[in-house]
Amino acid sequence: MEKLKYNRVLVISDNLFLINAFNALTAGLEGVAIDYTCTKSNLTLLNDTSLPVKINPVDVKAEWESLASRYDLIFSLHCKQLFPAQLVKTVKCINVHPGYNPHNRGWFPQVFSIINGTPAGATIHEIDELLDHGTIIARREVKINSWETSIDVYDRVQLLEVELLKENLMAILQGTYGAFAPEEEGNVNLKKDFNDLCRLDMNKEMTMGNAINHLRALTHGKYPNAFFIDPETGSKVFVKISLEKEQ
Ligand code: 0FX
Repeated sequence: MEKLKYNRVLVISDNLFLINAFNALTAGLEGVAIDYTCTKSNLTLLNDTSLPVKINPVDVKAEWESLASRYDLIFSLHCKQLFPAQLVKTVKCINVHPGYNPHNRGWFPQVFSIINGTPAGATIHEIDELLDHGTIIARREVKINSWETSIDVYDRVQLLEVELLKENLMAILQGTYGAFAPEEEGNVNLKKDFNDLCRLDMNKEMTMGNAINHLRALTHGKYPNAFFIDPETGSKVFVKISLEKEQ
């Protein structure tokens, strides 16, 4: 096997599925030490005793110098913290993003893909100073079917992220991967943009197609996303859509 270029690896992740997948993909790999961390407020992960790896809390902004001195490669697998510019300039940082860059960089990409009709998918890219912006190592699209909601698309995106990791991990660790700049700047969505989508304006006029897309983009399992305000009580009324394709 070709020698690894990187052998002090840190995974920063707030996503249980990806931590498990990364751990399985690297099981038995020799010549590399891998540590796992998550955001300090992620008590679900920090208190999860069933995890196959030890996870420590990290504040990337406050601790970037120490991280830079201890690791030569850092993976962000859905880390909720933005990496500071000093860190990404000092250490090779790689992000696994649940969107097809450069479309819908940032928060919950598939939600916006369903609404604005741009490609959904997964991307592995080098991290630069901007959000989900660096040179692309690998990316692939997932198709969005008209009967699908956010969770249907998201589940396939996550599987695709693991597939891309599987295909590219050794080249990344060996430092032999190729990368290309995104064709355009694309667009960025923040948490606030998602929150704005959730508040339904009952007086807004739109086509039936756009209304269904809006609601299926906000239908994601247990999450109470879309809502309107009941005029009599002032309470929120949560809305989900159920779609079923004829068999
Ligand atoms: O781990 P993750 O899927 O990743 C998210 C962002 O999508 C990603 O762009 C960013 N790099 C990363 C740091 O954070 O997040 P999650 O597990 O909180 O959410 C997964 C999906 O669940 C999301 O795509 C949509 C859905 N969701 C989640 C929450 C918290 C909702 O529909 N409503 C919610 O309130």
